[in-house]
Amino acid sequence: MQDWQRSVIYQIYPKSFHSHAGNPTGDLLGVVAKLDYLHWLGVDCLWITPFLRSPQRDNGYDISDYYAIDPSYGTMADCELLIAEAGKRGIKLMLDIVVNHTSIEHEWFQQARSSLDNPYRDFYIWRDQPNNWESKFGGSAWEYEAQTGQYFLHLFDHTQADLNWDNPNVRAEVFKMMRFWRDKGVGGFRLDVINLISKPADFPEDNSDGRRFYTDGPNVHDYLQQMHREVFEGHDLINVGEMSSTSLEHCIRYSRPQSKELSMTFNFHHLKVDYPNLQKWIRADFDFLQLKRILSDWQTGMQAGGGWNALFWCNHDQPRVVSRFGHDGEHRVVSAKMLGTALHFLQGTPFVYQGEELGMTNPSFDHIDQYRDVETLNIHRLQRNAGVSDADNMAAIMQKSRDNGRTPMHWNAEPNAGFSVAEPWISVPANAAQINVASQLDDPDSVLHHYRQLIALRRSEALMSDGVYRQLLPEHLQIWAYVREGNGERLLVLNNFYGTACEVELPEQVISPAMTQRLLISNYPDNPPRTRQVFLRPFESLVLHLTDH
Ligand code: TEU
Repeated sequence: MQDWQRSVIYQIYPKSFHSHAGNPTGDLLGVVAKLDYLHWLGVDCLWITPFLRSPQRDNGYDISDYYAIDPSYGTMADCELLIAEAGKRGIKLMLDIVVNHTSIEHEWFQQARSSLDNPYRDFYIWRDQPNNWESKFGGSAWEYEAQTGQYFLHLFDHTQADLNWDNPNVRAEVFKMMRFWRDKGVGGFRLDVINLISKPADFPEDNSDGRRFYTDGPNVHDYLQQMHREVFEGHDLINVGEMSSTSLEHCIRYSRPQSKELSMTFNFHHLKVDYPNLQKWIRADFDFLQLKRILSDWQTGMQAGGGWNALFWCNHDQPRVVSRFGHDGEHRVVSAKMLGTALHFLQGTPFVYQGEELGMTNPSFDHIDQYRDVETLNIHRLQRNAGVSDADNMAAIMQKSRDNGRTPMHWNAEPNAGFSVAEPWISVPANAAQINVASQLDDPDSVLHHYRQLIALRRSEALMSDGVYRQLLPEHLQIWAYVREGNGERLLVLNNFYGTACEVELPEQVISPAMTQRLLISNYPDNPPRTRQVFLRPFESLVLHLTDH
């Protein structure tokens, strides 16, 4: 087992974490100011989303200089201080590297666009005619450049031009830049949409949006092995790849140690269970059986292939999980705890996204003026132009917008939730006065204390890292039950995903009176010993450690 296989990683979206300077957006010194909180929570590593120089059209995922801190976040000295102060508390910092594309304001693109024979022209992907691939943010994936009369590829916004990884000079520049950050002392990298970097040479037309041609593309494993040799080899780094629309087979290859590529992978299949027919922009309930099936398939599949999962419910691109798969009304506290437990006992490395540990909810912004995200604004326009009614358009956005997860962190009940003395760049949800760090620190029954307990358990319970996953009752319509087992010991993890009580019967081999049972964690105050016949209250979840005799 590697250290990072026993770690918990906390994700910070610095724009919305804390403003030390008292600005509308957060900054790096704001993260420094909260390190004691993160240390108390017990996390081992911080993934901070991009804070490098950027026009901020996609909140930093459009980088214009890989060697400079964006002035809104502070200075290089602030970054060095953050790395050093985190290090003193035993916390590593993971840098978010965006190298599928750069901002069109990057010097390389400015050079490339200037003439057909510029040495940087081949840093990007140009064609005389576009094919029919679509941008992930809606519309064509190609943008016309009048000066040179060609189109360039952008899988995301038209200001995010895709780099040409087949050009060895691009790879050399990327690896050099990563070594610069490695030598500054970062503890690892989170690699943005890294499975999209290799495109097929012929850019075929598609009967869909084109993703099947560039997802896990032809040379991606070679390029990652090269990155491993040139940047990671001989260094103690945690490297996480964000894999868009990927497959289990590829994720095993990306993350098994013998491939010498990455430490672990994120995938999003379990977060499409509320996309009917893979359509994101329709308001829909989630499919619970599908959620269990997908997560279970990835658990057993990655385990069998020797790969390693990055586990997560939330990030800066996703709605809040308590609003999504839990209950953000009367059952908010109990359901947020249940969701935390269900995730943290899986095999893999769990990620906690800022505010998830408080049970923060979607903000219920019901007017498009309250949204800031480039994807949301693009989609709103495209749907309206396609004739979708305002009511349906807004209903989908309220449920699915990335801004659901991007509102300011709730620190306390002061103005702006203690995020900043200035009016924040995006509104603070109305429930910040009830749901915040200060009030939960004082409350041992809070979601926050439950997360702290989950994080601490990972250190004492080896089975959380290395136990074999097995699902129980796969067809049950409201309970997700599984075990993690090894050496005659077992963790039994029971989660009721709904607001009604129910009783289930478990197999005798899993729990019997002959076994010693110890309760590890639960979300209800009273916990009698359990038998095979288990009664679970609304959103109840509990974990028993069982030893055979
Ligand atoms: O996201 C990649 C990605 O494909 C998504 O999660 C995306 O937000 C979703 O498909 C839209 O429906 C990464 C970053 O996490 C995201 O914030 C960036 O916007 C994107 O890459 C481009 O760099």
